[in-house]
Amino acid sequence: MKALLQQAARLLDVQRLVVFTGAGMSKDSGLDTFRDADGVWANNAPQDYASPEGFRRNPRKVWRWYAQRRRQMLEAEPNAGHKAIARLDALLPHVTVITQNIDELHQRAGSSRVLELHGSVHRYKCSKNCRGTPTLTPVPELTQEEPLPCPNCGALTRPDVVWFGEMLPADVWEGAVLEIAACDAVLVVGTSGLVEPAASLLWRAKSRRKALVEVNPEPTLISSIADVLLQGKAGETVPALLAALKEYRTGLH
Ligand code: BV8
Repeated sequence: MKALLQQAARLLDVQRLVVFTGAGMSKDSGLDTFRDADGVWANNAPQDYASPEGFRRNPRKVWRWYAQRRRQMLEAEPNAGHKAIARLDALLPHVTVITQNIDELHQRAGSSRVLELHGSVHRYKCSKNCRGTPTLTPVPELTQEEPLPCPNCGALTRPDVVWFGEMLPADVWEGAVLEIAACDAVLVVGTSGLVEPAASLLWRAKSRRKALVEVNPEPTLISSIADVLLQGKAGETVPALLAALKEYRTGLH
């Protein structure tokens, strides 16, 4: 692994780095992934809980599911991987985190530039988008078990997350596309690379010959385009990668 870490460090010693993360990033904070055997979708059908149709069918069920996940995410702490990524801000000139996660653990770890492709569980908005897409933050009553009425139009409110069949927030998506186009390398942590259009950002990076380093305990769809696959857990491997990068840069200067 040491030789792979040194190879990865050389690839990531750049001016502009994108760190692209998925649910595996937060696994070592005690939060479930989606598609692992013990994952979120093992006991909850995505179309019932993470789709507009599911919310329309049973808003209370969906709202309670998110309220429970919100409590888990609030109780969770950023792990050593989140903290190592935040420390990259001081090491490299321009670091942007593009995450599919809704737990805000990157922000809590101290990362300064975070693009949330799929929104945040700590924000909620009117389900009718009555005034465009204002998000009413934060959720006033974390113990809230019933969907709150929109203070403007009285319709039900909903978590400010992107469900299946919904467009990603245009401003966030455009920002992510620009960061991928402008970056020199991408560090990919804890994603199966299954969900689109998020994963397409990585294929864009590869088609523009950006270096790509992946951290995951097992090979994924992305591994075929990764220059280096560091097989390991985010909470252990990302700190080791940060140490290798510091060592490499010290050796250079
Ligand atoms: C859209 C909500 C278009 C928030 C989520 C067929 C082909 C291609 C696409 C589609 C298709 N059919 C339908 C689609 C589109 C669909 C899609 O991609 N479906 C997939 C499943 C096939 N996408 C959409 O619907 C998107 N919208 O396309 O709209 C459109 C066009 C016109 C008009 C209107 C609309 C919206 C997608 C967003 C859905 N929302 N979540 C929430 O509740 O959290 S998806 C969900 O998946 C999460 O956001 C999650 O982040 C995301 C990606 O999953 P991962 O993060 O990768 O997690 P996963 O469990 O899969 O993998 C975890 C990885 O971690 C594994 O590799 C594991 O090995 C690793 N790991 C485990 N332990 C560790 C670890 N890594 C490191 N350390 C560890 N310790």
